[in-house]
Amino acid sequence: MLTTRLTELLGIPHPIVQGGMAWVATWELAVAVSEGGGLGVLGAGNAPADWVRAQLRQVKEHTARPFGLNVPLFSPCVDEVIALCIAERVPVVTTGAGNPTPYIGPLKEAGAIVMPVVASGAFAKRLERMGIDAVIAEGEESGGHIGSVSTMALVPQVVDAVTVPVIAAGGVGDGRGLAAALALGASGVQMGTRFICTSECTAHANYKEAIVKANERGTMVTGASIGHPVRCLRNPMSRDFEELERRGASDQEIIEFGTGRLRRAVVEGDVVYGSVMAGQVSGLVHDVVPAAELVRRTVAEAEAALARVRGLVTP
Ligand code: TUI
Repeated sequence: MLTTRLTELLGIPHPIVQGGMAWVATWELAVAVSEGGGLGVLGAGNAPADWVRAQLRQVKEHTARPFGLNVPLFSPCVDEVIALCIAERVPVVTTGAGNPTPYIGPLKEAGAIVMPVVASGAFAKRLERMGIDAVIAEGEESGGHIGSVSTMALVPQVVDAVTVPVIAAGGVGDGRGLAAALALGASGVQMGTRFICTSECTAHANYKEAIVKANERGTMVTGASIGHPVRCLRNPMSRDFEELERRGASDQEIIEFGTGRLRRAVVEGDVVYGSVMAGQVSGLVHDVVPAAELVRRTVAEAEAALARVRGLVTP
């Protein structure tokens, strides 16, 4: 067992949080992860509150364990989804890709545990003063929308900046990554890409297969020119995107090009012209396994890694 401040805060056996990925993190995955002893997290993406409410009901029907909901702050439905979190008493709310300041007070009053994603120590410190319960320090190795600092550099700096538990994200794909995160001072990890390749994840089989086939150089970043850097697998879509940015296309043209690409990959299985958002750990992912098995295996690998490192210490 790995008992940390995070397992104690969340009331879960294992210090592993599943990333709340838009389109990908539906109730089936969240339930499987929570039942496996991690924290399953639903991804609200850009969806309206009615869709999110139906997902929440399914989670509550299928597990009595703690779970979370991720709210990307650029969603056009952010206000109604936060109101839903409050009305439905969602136990854990994670936020991403923006500043959650206006929502922290109301969520805390409703009894939620609030864990924003940060990409810098300074931002983590500001949010801590507002009463958040933990921070997710996400490095640029992650899939999807990213910051610009690597996980190895970011995590210890966020650990030094705050007193609340820190969750390391980005570049964590197995138990060695979990052990490394704990060594950096984190109290747990969030994994996204690794959880896509689980049997309960409802993403299209082509999406999972593309991640399994990719190696460590298989990703690239699109959208940096318009201030929305997004890491995804290299494919004809991302190469066309790169070409569009290289020749200085307008923001409008780039936004139009990118719109709907994630859904196309996740739902339709178009891994050629869809955006297959995935992190640099894609090269570490070799199989599709049940989520509970993945949680169990990750903890066992971390324990083995920590024992190995402990063995290097001479009195
Ligand atoms: O949110 C994410 N990753 C995402 S959201 C997403 S959905 C999407 N769909 C289509 C196109 C683009 C995106 C895919 N991936 N991760 C959390 C995250 N948050 N990463 C980095 C940050 C972040 C960065 C800067 C959070 C806060 C921040 O600073 C805010 C500030 O005001 O300083």
